[in-house]
Amino acid sequence: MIQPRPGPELPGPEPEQRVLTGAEIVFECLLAEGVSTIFGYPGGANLPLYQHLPAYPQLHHVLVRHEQGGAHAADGYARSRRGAVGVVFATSGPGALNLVTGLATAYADSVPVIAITGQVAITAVGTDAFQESDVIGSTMSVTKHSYLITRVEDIAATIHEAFHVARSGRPGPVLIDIPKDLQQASTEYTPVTEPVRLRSFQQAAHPDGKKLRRIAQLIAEAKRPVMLIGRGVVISGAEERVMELAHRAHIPTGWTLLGTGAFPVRDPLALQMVGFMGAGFTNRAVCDADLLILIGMRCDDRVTTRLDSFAPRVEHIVHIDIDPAEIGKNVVPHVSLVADAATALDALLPLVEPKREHEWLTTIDQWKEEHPIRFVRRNGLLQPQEVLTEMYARCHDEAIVLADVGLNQIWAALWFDYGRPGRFLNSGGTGTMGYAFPASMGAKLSNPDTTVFCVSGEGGFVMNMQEMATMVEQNIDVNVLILNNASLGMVRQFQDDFYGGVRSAVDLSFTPDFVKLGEAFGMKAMTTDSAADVGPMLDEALAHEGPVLMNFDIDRDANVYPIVPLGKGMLDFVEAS
Ligand SMILES: Cc1ncc(C[n+]2csc(CCOP(=O)(O)OP(=O)(O)O)c2C)c(N)n1
Repeated sequence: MIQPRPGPELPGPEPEQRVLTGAEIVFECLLAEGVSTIFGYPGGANLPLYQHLPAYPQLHHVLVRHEQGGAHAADGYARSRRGAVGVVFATSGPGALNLVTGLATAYADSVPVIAITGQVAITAVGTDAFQESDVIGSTMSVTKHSYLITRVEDIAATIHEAFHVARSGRPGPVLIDIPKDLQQASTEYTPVTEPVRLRSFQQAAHPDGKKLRRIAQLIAEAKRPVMLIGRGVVISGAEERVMELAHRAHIPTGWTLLGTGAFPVRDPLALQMVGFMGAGFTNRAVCDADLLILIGMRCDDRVTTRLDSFAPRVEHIVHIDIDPAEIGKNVVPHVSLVADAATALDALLPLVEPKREHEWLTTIDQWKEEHPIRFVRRNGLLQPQEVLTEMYARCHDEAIVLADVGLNQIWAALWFDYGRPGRFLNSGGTGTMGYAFPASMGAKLSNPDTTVFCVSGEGGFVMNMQEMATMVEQNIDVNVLILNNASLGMVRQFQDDFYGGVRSAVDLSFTPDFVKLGEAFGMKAMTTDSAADVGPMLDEALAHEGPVLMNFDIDRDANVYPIVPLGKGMLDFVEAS
């Protein structure tokens, strides 16, 4: 066969250029960024987007029933799968403002979400036009960055940059506000593919060798080391490296609420959640440690309790975090590394000498015996932990578990029981009630082959229960467990324990019949108040294809323990009696 002779060197093909509307450019850009799912809600100012949406059948648009549900769903979509970015659409004014809590939730927990909001026509901006609001001003403090588009020619580059900002460094939500007339205007579209370089969003440099050697030396010399890990470890995918470090130097390892799941609970070196509602043995270990290694966490007040009670015997604190603003903000470290957790550990691990098991582990094992995480069974009433134990037995170390906010969240975190790292998603930073249910839709759409459990109190569930319609319409197979104590449980416990027992505005005994409610939306729904029914009910839910709502009428007086009374220190924790 005659081979064609190589021809002269020709320049590469011209980048594709087409005249498109701003709305079409948005969709082209989303596809170019790898987006396949959008959560959204239409309205006057984003109608041009919705006009062109049907021409992009590759994009799965999920019509949520409230923009807040859409923002949380986009968060759950991104948070549940490393590398994924959640996308949410909303119209101007009330639509965009309904995103604010969802954006704040994603911002506090470093979740990459892109919100694309319609704005009134650029010529009308600033005139108090119908459904105009200052979306940039309203979201500036709850986004990593926000853009107001002023020229149709800027849409493509702005979206490309927005995805970079959302994903890079410490991830977070980014909002793009696009006036309606610019969605309708046309321009030549050229795909933007060049890497984005922004001085203010630079990736952290390679960790400093001198500091790494110092950390390795501190680990070698420590007699009572403790490692605490946060969501930064999950974001960077550093779970295995953390385990390697823990095992090489025999470092007991605990976690924050947002770090729950990053370290296997059944590992002999596992401590537990630390802090305000953390385990007694973990708080004791932190208070006795001579070396504290903090990775991917910000040491907020829920971790430290009263700051002056945090780690009083510590000789050295090492803090590794990708965000320089976190270093020394609350707890001042002796050695700090501004780096992604995986990068830092990759550089550190070769310098860490294997250590022998030490006495410290025996002491911690004694504390584990003295301060077990336990609950008390009372009067044959169903305890939330009985429900959770049955649920975790069906997770097989791989289901994604979401928890809402309140007692249900802390119970779900403390009873999380995996033999390897797993995914536990909750709103840790802002503590947004109503997060888990819509976020679980996003998590399931992002991970269609993984079982998803959503744990919620009845108070938080009703805050976004309109999303049952979305779940049923889209047949999103989530198993929802309502731990129903007929009250705003966590507030009720605080009132009982710290505010003189005055129960005020916490009674939810006028709750709906959740079976009828679920069925009204077309959801399979079940209820029980008996421990014997829990396992069979969960099995029935798992066997059912499609969403299931399970109501568990639990002991109304069940509380979270241990707990550090408000204003007290780490060792003042009160345990279940
Ligand atoms: C949007 C929002 N409003 C108020 C609060 C304050 N808050 C924290 S926990 C809680 C009670 C939650 O009650 P429920 O959802 O029934 O869960 P439980 O604590 O009973 O498990 C409240 C009101 C909050 N975190 N978020």
